Amino acid sequence: MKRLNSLACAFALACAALAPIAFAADHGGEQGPVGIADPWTRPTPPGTPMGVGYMEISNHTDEEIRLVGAETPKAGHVSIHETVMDGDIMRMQSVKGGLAIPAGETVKLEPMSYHLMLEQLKSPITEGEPVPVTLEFEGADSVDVELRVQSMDGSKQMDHSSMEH
Ligand SMILES: [Cu+2]
Repeated sequence: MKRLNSLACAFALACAALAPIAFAADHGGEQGPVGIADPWTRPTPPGTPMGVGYMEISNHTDEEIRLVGAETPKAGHVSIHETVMDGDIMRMQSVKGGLAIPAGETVKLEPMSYHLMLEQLKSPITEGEPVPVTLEFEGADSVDVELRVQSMDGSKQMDHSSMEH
């Protein structure tokens, strides 16, 4: 009997050790560890080499993740940019090392802030033609999204192509 008891005990320990792993894999629920909300872009005039990408990225894990890259069949290259004020001059710069999204938090890619820069566009971005993008993360699996094409919003629009890189 003693032997059986210790065997049962060993099983219990093994289960206790496995339980947290199973829980961690489930974490984030059905949405997965990374949540993307409101992915959108703007139409581009013919000949414009660059487009933008905006969205909200939520990190449902317990560890920081990083958006380190993106790909789309629509563009030759995608960069992660940040718009900053340099005195009175607005300019864009690469986000070095990727865009960190702290555990449990949401980071917005939006006008005048972080954005995806779709470079070497192969054809203009037009309304009604969503742009598929694969987001690459460090600390999480890649995520496929579709950028909804949304017209410029009047007075606040910026001519991205004239901005200094
Ligand atoms: Cu940019």
